[in-house]
Amino acid sequence: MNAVTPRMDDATDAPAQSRRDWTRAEAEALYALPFAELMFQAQTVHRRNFDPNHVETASLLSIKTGGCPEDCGYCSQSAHFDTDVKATRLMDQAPVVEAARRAQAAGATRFCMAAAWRNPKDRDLDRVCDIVGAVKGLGMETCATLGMLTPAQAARLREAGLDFYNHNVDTSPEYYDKIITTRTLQDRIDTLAHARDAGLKVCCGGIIGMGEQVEDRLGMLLLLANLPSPPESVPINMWNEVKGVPVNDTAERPDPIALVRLVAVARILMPASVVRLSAGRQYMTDELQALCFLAGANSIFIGDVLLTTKNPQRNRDAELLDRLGIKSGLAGRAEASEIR
Ligand code: SAM
Ligand code: DTB
Ligand code: SF4
Repeated sequence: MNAVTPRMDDATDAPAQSRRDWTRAEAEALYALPFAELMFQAQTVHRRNFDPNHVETASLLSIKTGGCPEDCGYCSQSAHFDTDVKATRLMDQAPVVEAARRAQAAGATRFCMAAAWRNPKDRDLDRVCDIVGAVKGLGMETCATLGMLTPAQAARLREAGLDFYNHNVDTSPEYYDKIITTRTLQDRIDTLAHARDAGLKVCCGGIIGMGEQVEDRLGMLLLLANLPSPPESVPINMWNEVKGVPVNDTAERPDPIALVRLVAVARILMPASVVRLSAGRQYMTDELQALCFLAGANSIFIGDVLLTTKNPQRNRDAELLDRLGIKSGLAGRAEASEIR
């Protein structure tokens, strides 16, 4: 065992909620472990912190779609690119609450509301706060992703009943400029701090499959794990193909084993965080998803669409979790299959 090879104790002794700085050498050494060893370490950490037979089920709704001034090179909703997505206004409260109610009946425990904004205007935030309060009133966990926030806006969302704020770093610091030019990584880190300071829980992750290298994927995980507090939720998205955006020129679907390794490293680096297998499950076999759950992924988005792209059909997810003996809101509600 060389100096950077993590010992079992190093990787597994971290109690829930602890944090420590991880080095690149440690992350690389974990990633390079023989597969069985990496999976064993990830499982050991996972079992110390979570029920290994439970997966969280969240549902997404785009409450304001398209026409976004940002130039994120992967995104169907950017006004910079010619995609099939039409811009819409912010939805009214009633249809959002109705969608949340349907998602809850179909097994979702968290409802995430997304808006294609650089940042919310204060008058829009008034309406979002009312919507958040109404969704919270259904008894669901609430999450929103609205772009950059000021400290005051974050505090208002928290007061309105928001539990989580999603704001992704998207990729490594080194690859970031190849994907987005209209907002800096530091802007994002500032928004995460504002959300934290307001008492919101943080959901923060990124995307793989945009042409980045393995070291970028590890760089992204290191950035997340070494934040002052690691995010409570870490969404790992595999790029869902979108016609007309620049990422098409570089995109390369990751090797499935590389994805499992990355999930395992995420689990070990962030022992107490929920790791969500987010976008891109439409391209994954049942076997690959099962390996990702074994590696420590313990959350998924359910519902046939994410924001503008496809997700596996609800019945396929319910059957998969059932075959794996995994409990979730979804598995408990198999009879609700006609709801969506
Ligand atoms: N506009 C807000 C923002 O970017 O802060 C929130 C919505 S945005 C769609 C949320 C996240 O979804 C992005 O940060 C990105 O990580 C992910 N995402 C967007 N388009 C995607 C795609 N085609 N495939 C995979 N993930 C994607
Ligand atoms: C996240 O990391 N993934 C979700 C959520 N946060 C908002 C969004 C996935 C979007 C996939 C592309 C689309 O459907 O437009
Ligand atoms: Fe806008 Fe968010 Fe899409 Fe970037 S990811 S273009 S900020 S909607």
